[in-house]
Amino acid sequence: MEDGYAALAGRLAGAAAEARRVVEEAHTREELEAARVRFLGRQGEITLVLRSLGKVPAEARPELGRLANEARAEVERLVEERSRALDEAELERRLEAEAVDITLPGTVPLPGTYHPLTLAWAEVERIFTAMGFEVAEGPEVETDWYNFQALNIPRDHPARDMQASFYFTPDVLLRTQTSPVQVRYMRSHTPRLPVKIIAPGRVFRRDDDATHSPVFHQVEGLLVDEGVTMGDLKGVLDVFAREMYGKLARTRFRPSYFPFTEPSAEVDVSCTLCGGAGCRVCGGSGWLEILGAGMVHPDVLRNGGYDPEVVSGFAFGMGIERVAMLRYGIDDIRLLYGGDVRFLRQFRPAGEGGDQA
Ligand code: 2NL
Repeated sequence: MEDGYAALAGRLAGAAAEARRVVEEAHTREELEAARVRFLGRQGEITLVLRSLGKVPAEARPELGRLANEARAEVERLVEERSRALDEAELERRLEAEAVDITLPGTVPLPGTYHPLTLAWAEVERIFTAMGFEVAEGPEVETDWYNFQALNIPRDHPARDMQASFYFTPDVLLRTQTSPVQVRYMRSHTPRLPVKIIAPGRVFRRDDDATHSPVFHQVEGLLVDEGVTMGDLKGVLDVFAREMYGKLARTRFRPSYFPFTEPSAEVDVSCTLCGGAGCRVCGGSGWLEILGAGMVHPDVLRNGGYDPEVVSGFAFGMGIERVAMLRYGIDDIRLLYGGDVRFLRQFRPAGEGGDQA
């Protein structure tokens, strides 16, 4: 029995020594738990010594029991301490990893900018609404009648070529100009006078190359009243030119032809870059062609529900792309469609000026 006591005491001392080493070397929660189970679990090396005390001779039991309890208490305490040390190390690691350096510079959010087409469109609307024009809108999908027939555009006109327009059916197409909006407006407001509107919007043509986009933008204007003259047209377009291109801008009318106006004119504005002296932008002429205009054809007035014996009107049309390019000095139309932010960022930030949605 002395042998059994000595063997158990030896096992206990060995287990305690091993436990001290293993617990001390546990570097993770998993390793520590494995160590606790190995010595203090149900089948643990120290637990087994305590369980076998019943087989120890009565005289040796108190001493061995005391040693075993002490060993268990010591290892429990070591596990406890090691656990706290691991907690602290973990906290230390997280504080290190999640540290915020408040001396680092912040990232400044870049505000978006308005597209130059949007800016030009808004500017055109501002100028004409200030002169009392109302902004009219209408469908982008039109009938042949509103898009062509009402505007006196003959069947054999190049604009009606199936190749040049986007047709859905022989009678339905994407509008090729915003004039149908104005015809619709006249027909829904007759006999009210004056008709004084601009119609900005997207228009569609079937070309797609370096200088033509299948979708582009146009503003047309229409003034119908008793006694409207070409002089009124000239006056309104002079104001537009000065507001858009500076107070030194002048206009020049050259005779032209459109099926929907008679007489018709191409309207030039003195070059915004050289002021008329001649330069690269105006090709040396001193003038830039920016508008088409004229007196509304009697047939078109009739199609709008007005009597050409009683009223007269002027109309004009211009491309917003061209307005934007001249106004902002853009020399390649592809820049307007490319979506390159290095280009787009050069324009007025959204939120400044406050005149755009
Ligand atoms: C251009 C030329 C023009 C019109 C558009 C028009 C509209 C009605 C009646 C008469 Cl409802 N005319 N529009 C008139 C003359 C020229 O546009 O070069 N556009 C880009």
